[in-house]
Amino acid sequence: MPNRLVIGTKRYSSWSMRGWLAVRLAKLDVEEVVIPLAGGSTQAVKEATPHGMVPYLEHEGARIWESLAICEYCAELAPNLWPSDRAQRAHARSIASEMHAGFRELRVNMPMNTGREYPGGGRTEGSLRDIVRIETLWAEALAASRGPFLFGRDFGLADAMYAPVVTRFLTWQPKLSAISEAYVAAVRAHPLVARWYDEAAAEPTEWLIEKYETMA
Ligand SMILES: N[C@@H](CCC(=O)N[C@@H](CS)C(=O)NCC(=O)O)C(=O)O
Repeated sequence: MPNRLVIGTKRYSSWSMRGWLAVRLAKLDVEEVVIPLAGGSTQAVKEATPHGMVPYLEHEGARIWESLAICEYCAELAPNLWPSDRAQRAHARSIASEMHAGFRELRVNMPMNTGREYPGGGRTEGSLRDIVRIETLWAEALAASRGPFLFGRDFGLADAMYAPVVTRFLTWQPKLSAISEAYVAAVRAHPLVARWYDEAAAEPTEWLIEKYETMA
């Protein structure tokens, strides 16, 4: 079984971004397979992965799906991706799990599109409620760690789980606190996030999905 990471269109696939960041942070040597998404259930994704979704990782005989499971697998090989302190590690895992399990209103109303800006759009009661919670948990973590990342100087798995939220904030531009704005800028400037944006911008125009490109 070759080592490979199956992901979707970088411009749109927020869960893929999380898995990809974890795999790149852990420096796993994997072939990257990018499947163009269709904005619903994609036959090619169904055929390529056990659960019909991306991201999906095959590495040294292990098969791993679900972005959070991919994060945990990467942390087995690169333990420094979680904080070394037990209590901080528990905190990081809690907010990563909260992301994995929730914030549906934000995800539905402010979809990821690394190539567009829709300032002021997507502001529903539910998405704004999700943003309040996200800003609260970012502020708590950043106050304790002193930043620039959620658990200190290094970009870790909690940051990987929230990186697609950062892209949504850059696209939809909700009003944010100065603390959140600084965190958004730090994440956007991280070399792996910059690389993701560059690779997304280089994807074929045939991969564009009209409904995500005309949301202004
Ligand atoms: N809970 C999953 C969610 C994965 C997910 O929803 N992926 C989307 C793309 S972002 C997907 O594969 N959708 C099916 C498709 O587009 O064909 C995870 O954490 O990995």
